[in-house]
Amino acid sequence: MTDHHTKVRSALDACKPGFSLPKAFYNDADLFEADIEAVFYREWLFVGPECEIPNAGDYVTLTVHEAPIIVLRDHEGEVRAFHNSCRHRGSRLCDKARGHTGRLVCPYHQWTYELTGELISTRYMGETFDAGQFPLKPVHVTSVEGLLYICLADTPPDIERFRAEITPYIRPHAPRRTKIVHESVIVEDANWKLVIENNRECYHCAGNHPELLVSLVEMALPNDARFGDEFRLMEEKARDWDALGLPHAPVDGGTEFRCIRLPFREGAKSMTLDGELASKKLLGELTEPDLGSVRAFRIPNNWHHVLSEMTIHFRVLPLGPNRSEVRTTWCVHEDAIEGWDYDVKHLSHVWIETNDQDKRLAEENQRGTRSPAYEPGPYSEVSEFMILNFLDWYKDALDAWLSGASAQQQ
Ligand code: 3BY
Ligand code: FES
Ligand code: FE
Repeated sequence: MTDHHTKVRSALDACKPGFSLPKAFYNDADLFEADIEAVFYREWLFVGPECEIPNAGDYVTLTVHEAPIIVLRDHEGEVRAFHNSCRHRGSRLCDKARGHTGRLVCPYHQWTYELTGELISTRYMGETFDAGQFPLKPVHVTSVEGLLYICLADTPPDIERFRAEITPYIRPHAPRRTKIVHESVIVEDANWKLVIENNRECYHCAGNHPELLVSLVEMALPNDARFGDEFRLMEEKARDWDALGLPHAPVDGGTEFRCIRLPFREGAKSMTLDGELASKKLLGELTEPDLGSVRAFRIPNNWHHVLSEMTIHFRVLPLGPNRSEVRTTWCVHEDAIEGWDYDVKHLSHVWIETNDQDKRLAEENQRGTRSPAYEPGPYSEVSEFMILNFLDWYKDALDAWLSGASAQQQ
């Protein structure tokens, strides 16, 4: 064990079950490095909706800590991902967030790659140079019913249970036949775990999210003991959705993911300020507008709301021990017409405000954990059980990483 590993091990040993994490987990640079290696360089990470790259040659880029990645659609229509680093001297190939290209040409000395990653052209490299030895390095990528995930590990963890469980919930909404109509990228001065913790509970909703609560019910389970009226609403809606053949029961994804269809508040059909549909054109072949939202949460970096007429996707990337990027994308039916079917301000308003409120909450949380007086505090088992799941998963991930490191040394 290196000093780094010993430090992570003793930090883990200091965690108290049921309590928030010791301050180092939210602030310390060494623990942040451990998060990168144990979590972000190992797990499946959400990139964005597949509809962002509908045509051959379309690409998007993202940076996972120090790993620039390009995700593209090749000429065969297959989605591929590569390390965005040239095999000559390592320059980044693409500096744009997204674009369209027939080939990848390095801006430095113009080494040129096919969209399959094959190196096809170089200059002045001599007769004996074997371009076949220098393809772009691939990254695992998969589309889970139109949601793109990458994994930087050599051997990725299993994602098939997630795929199998969430597909029946989201397939009727046909995410592949949508288009992105709005994107927001914000930087929060908060550790990525505080951003995720904040998302995994609605304990804070009543005091902070007036716009969201026009539509969102605060319960996370259909049998949540705290609710009266919503319980009746859930039963009514469950009958309607059963008749339509749309799944709604909570899926048990262990600590890895969660998926459930929950109704909106009485009278609301969408996550808009007036509760009205965000787009007149329903997704896929849907005919019933009042479908609540499929809420899908997955470790470590994403959550989604899938509605009858819109999908909203959230991605968190770590920028530093106390900085994170949150990217939100709003999608509607690919044939919906702006100004007729939807208005971008109407459609995005609630979650723009909500994200901004959550940013402030996470930043205040971060500031408070730096206090010399901060000590881990107790979570509510009723309202914060999803955080408990998240932290169980997180501690297991660090533990597995540490065990792997000590096995390597033996
Ligand atoms: O993303 C959600 O649906 C909610 C909003 C606040 C907490 N989270 C569970
Ligand atoms: Fe890419 Fe030289 S670094 S061509
Ligand atoms: Fe919130």
